[in-house]
Amino acid sequence: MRTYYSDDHRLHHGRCELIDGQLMPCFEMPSRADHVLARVQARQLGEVLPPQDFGLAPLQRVHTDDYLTFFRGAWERWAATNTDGDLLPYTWPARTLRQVKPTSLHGELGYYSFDGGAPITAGTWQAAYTAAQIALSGVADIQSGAYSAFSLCRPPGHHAAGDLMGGYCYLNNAAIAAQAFLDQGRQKVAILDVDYHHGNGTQSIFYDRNDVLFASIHGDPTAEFPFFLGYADETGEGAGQGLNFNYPLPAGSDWPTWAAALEQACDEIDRYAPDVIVVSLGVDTFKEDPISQFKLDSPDYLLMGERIARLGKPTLFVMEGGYAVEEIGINAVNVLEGFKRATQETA
Ligand code: OKP
Ligand code: ZN
Repeated sequence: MRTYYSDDHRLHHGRCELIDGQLMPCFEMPSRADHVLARVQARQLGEVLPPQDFGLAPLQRVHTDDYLTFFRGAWERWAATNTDGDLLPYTWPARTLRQVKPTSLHGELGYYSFDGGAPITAGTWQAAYTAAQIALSGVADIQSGAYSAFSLCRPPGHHAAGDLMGGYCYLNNAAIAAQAFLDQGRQKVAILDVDYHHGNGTQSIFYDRNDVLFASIHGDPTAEFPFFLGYADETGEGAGQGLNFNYPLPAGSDWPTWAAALEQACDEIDRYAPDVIVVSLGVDTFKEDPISQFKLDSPDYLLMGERIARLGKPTLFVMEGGYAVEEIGINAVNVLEGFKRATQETA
């Protein structure tokens, strides 16, 4: 299995996020990707390649032009104010307020975000752009015959909607990959989101469509970020009715509980019979994760990979969350090794 990776992720290094009333160093930090890359190399998973550049067009298939233009230009506008610190929003058009787009930087920033957890720094656009190209390079690999690929994306993407950033995410790498598969001739794509947090952005992008199934296993949004999406009764709408599957689980869920939800998700994916699968691979389900509440252990990720392999479809893994930095490489690569092992056994 080839891994796509670029050092560009280092260009994005947010200073701080608000946790329990305190400004804390960002959990979503560059060393996350370093540990995953080191483990890919140590386990000799396969070649590590830089991404190709497919330009803006595949990003525009998922995100609005206005949003992309705003995001691309935001840092320059902020830098012109000579203010020290990252660019962070602080007002959002919530209930009773109007969905109007102001012209000032902070007005627009509030309009294009849903939380204060996605800091824009000098290199954020470049890092996010390259992460999307990494996802697209994995697509290209599978389109030219590879059975699986690993897109080592950072920053992550699954919280980003068509015109919203938030939850450490700016461009929805997994959605951009899924759309690219469709645009290159695949008929049906299933996205399996195993990150601890609900992939609200991905769900919203494909909610009314029948060419993408979305299934997500995550912390119950009554108690967990992103709180305002990810409930079990969100089943899709219009042409997409019956093709959205949420499996919210309580805090403390361990592998047997989690695996039972995976089994249900896999049944739905089998029934849908997709041409290809995109896995939003977050490993913040790990028992030591500092911001999450599940109890998966490192060997469980091997079983996760094996089960995904038994779906029997070409599979693109796209890196999402995971904040227990020391173990993120072991856990993410365990999924890939479990997948590889099961694929070889059944081939
Ligand atoms: C991104 B991904 C805790 C703040 C939580 C947002 C978490 C975003 C997770 N007080 N902030 O899904 O791993
Ligand atoms: Zn997460």
